[in-house]
Amino acid sequence: MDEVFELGSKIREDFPILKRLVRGKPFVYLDSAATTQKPIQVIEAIKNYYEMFNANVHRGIYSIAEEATVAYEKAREKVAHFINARSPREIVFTRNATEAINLVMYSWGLSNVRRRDVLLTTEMEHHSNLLPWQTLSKLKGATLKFIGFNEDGFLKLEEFDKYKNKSVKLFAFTFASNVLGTINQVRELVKYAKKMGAVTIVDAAQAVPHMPVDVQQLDCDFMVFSGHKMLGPMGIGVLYGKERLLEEMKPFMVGGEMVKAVSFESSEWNDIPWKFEAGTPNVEGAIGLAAAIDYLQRLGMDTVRKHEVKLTEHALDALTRVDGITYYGPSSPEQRCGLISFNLKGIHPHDLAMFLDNEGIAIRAGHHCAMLLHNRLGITASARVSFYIYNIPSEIDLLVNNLEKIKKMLEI
Ligand code: 7TS
Repeated sequence: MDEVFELGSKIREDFPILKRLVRGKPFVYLDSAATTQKPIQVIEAIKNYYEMFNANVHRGIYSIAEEATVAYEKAREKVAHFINARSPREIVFTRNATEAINLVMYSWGLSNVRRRDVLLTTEMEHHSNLLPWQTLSKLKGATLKFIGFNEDGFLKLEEFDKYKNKSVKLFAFTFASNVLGTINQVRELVKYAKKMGAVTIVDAAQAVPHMPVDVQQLDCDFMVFSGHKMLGPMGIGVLYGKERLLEEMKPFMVGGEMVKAVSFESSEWNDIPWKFEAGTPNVEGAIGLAAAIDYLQRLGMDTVRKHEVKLTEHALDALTRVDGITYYGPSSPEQRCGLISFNLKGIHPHDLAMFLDNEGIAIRAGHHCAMLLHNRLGITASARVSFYIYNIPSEIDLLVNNLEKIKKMLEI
């Protein structure tokens, strides 16, 4: 655990917010699955943009407009490289993962899904990767079906057999569950989907920030993630799509920036990816995200992953020693991302989160935008702790000490 402490402690120096006190206590942030904190390098990159070359992109003839455009497009190249896309043309900037999924739903879905087609997803999805498909199935008279998960939090692969001879148009699934922590075997799942002739969309909101991800190796058709969950600012997200699919798709929104030529009757769309980026984009967000990727790449994504596996191992070990704790998802830290959802017998997760807040500890409580999943677990809510590169083992120890304190106080 010494090296985990050393790395986390060194990284913490870059995060101003982690130096503040909350309720007079040192701030312990265990909610990075909701959003991560930002290092000074990201904050400075955004500040520098506004102080030095703030201008609208793709239109200015003057110098700083050119600088802004170059920075915005360089950010796209950086994202493409980070997930090993074939070309920056395959990277569309959106507001967040949710908007990226909605883009695919409206743009690809409305044109390609027909009555009685099957849309397949899983019971472990965040609402962002569920409601768009529910909506699409209603709009098109298609059927939405679900792959379930077993007691250990793994998808029931045998359930794919049911859809062998059906017209499955789409398989939308999460890379890593934001509640169970399960890391799905994306490459295998894409293979299953391809056999059925389905297009694949991978929700990588809890994966791209935490481990090496290579879209060419995974061979998925679409992948989405959010900048704010990977040290970047809010309001910038990514849709990766195979060039061939993006070329075929109609724009999601229309207006400025996304056209080449406009006549009174019709318009000629811009090339990909700009065809999908109507209006002034989030330049500040793209620049901040590029700085976040630089930060993660300096550390190395293997190091990021290793750090989180060690923290998860420590946390699973410590939490399971607390009498009355039930945690959800796989028991092996190697098969999980860096988060653990749990319940402590005798106390509602919301009350637990409030008690912990009094001690300066931030955790998430509720259904984590995954009501279906909680329903399947037979619960309405859970408490969740989630880690990132700046967390250290002593923060987990403090959490567990406080759980014991709460138990004593409430005599549970
Ligand atoms: N998909 C997964 C797996 C997520 O965990 C989240 C956000 C999203 C999609 C949506 O991301 P957004 O940036 O578009 O909002 N998850 C959480 C969470 O677990 N707690 O707060 C937000």
